[in-house]
Amino acid sequence: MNILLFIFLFFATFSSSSTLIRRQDALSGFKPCIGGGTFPNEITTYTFTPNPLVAGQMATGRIAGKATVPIENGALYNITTFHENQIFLQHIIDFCKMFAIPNGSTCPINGDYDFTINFPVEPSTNVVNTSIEYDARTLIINPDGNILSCIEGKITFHYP
Ligand SMILES: *C1O[C@H](CO)[C@@H](O)[C@H](O)[C@H]1NC(C)=O
Ligand SMILES: *[C@@H]1O[C@H](CO)[C@@H](O)[C@H](O)[C@H]1NC(C)=O
Ligand SMILES: *[C@@H]1O[C@H](CO)[C@@H](O)[C@H](O)[C@H]1NC(C)=O
Repeated sequence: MNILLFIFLFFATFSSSSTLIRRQDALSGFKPCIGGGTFPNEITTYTFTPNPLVAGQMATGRIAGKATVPIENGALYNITTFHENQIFLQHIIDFCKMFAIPNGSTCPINGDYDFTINFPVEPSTNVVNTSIEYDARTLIINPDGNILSCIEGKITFHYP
């Protein structure tokens, strides 16, 4: 009886706090992209610190996964954020230069990888003292155009 009540309260506490669950989730609430086919390289960790990101400040990002298909030199990391279905920000960067080399690795990347980088968050253009949640999609694309990984979810920016 008491144990059942405890279990119920335990789950009620956790399910009422989706933000907490999202922060503890290794993928920060991101999931494999829907409707875009299948992608050979699973991403197992995708986190930001702080979360929410703070506009105009430095942040730390971690990406880890399995390169079942080698990530070649020149592969692109493409992150797009959308607000009300419009593109808000898009960054297309060299995956190997941005993630692998600062972490003492080189491309091609085979098998498990785990990279952490520091990056600047865009400053606010016109909003202050508010937080905005964006839809986001992240892809890793080989130079031959093969989309190796695709995950999508939500990213919150805090504008101080
Ligand atoms: C990866 O790069 C980050 C940021 O430069 C650094 O803190 C981390 O120690 C590096 N990891 C490895 C395994 O080199
Ligand atoms: C980057 O990703 C966006 C959104 O998924 C997509 O529309 C765009 O074509 C991609 N660009 C490149 C160069 O991969
Ligand atoms: C920031 O917003 C909160 C509520 O959204 C408000 O209570 C607070 O006074 C605001 N702070 C400033 C400095 O405007």
